Amino acid sequence: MSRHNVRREARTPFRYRTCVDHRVRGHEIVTGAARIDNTIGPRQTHLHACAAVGLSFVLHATAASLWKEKSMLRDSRFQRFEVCPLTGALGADVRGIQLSVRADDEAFIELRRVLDHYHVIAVRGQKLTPQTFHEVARRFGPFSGNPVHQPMEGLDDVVTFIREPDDTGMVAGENWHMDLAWMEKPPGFTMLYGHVIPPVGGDTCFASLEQAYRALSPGMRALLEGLTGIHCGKGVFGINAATTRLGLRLDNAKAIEELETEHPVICAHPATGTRYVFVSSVLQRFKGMTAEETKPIVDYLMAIATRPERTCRVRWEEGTLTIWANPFVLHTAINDYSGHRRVTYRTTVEGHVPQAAPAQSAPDTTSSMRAA
Ligand SMILES: O=C(O)CCC(=O)C(=O)O
Ligand SMILES: [Fe+2]
Repeated sequence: MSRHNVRREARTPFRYRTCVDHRVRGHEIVTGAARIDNTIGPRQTHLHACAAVGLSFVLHATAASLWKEKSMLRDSRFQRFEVCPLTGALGADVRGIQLSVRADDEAFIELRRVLDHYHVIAVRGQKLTPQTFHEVARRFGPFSGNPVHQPMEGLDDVVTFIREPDDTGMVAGENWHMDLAWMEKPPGFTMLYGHVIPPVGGDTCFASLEQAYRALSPGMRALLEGLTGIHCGKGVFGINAATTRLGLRLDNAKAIEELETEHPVICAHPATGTRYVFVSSVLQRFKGMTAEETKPIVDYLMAIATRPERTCRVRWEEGTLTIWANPFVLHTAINDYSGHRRVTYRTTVEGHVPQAAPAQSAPDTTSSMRAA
């Protein structure tokens, strides 16, 4: 192969890549120039060296503008750490904070504020053991209790979810649901820590019940405002038993299967006053109506809540601590990582009794998440 040929062959792919995606693959241009230089004379080497310097200047400028673009996504209301929205609907990535028992109270107060607005946060880069996970969780508030899952030994408030590579069947939390919606005080927060994360798959999706409320017509809002939902424990143990490796507290099964708890359908967030639809996969019927009459309405509410534009998706990394404001969202685990292991630690924080939103005859003017 002649020197000329080598040069042409070497250049072509790099030029092509530059056109396809000059920002992401920019560093390959420099690599390309260096490789070309090995094959040509001193004059060309000088020219290529100049080109490489020029290119690296351009690349630095590009990196700086990319950084600027990224920092523009940062929510400037929160200064103690970096908060970047995951989607336009809900959810945020949080970076630049190490949670431990020694983290100061203000950091936890600020995280709760982020949760009031975004409802889901993925706190990246944590290094937690079950013990320190428990300690961090209790800084958010007392344990809500979990009558369904067997806790890990020595920590009454922590459950381990393990999925082995050759496990089959459902994963824990598969299908859209709210955690423990049939409790009088459903957990205010669920906290899940990624200890072992599959290289691909195993994300968790979330849907906003505030956005669902905003999507309703005035007529539908008025209809739902007067209704009370009856959320039942029936079937809860069956669903969990279909999940491999989940230790269940069968001592509670009978009582929970018979449990029926009433919650208003249109509620107000206690901190922000924002209205949301309190709907869950265990909402069996509206008070004074049959299950058959209720089902089409609940199916409709679940369907509009979980439309893609009202969701976000957390892509896990090892060391991610995801916290969600449980009553304001639905969530679902995605069963798409067979052949890989996934291990998470989980706990829940005590919540409040859901509060009915004040009756409203005028159209809703409650502030949106972004304007809050
Ligand atoms: O593992 C997940 O992604 C979510 C599981 C779940 O539904 C939960 O922890 O409540
Ligand atoms: Fe769940």
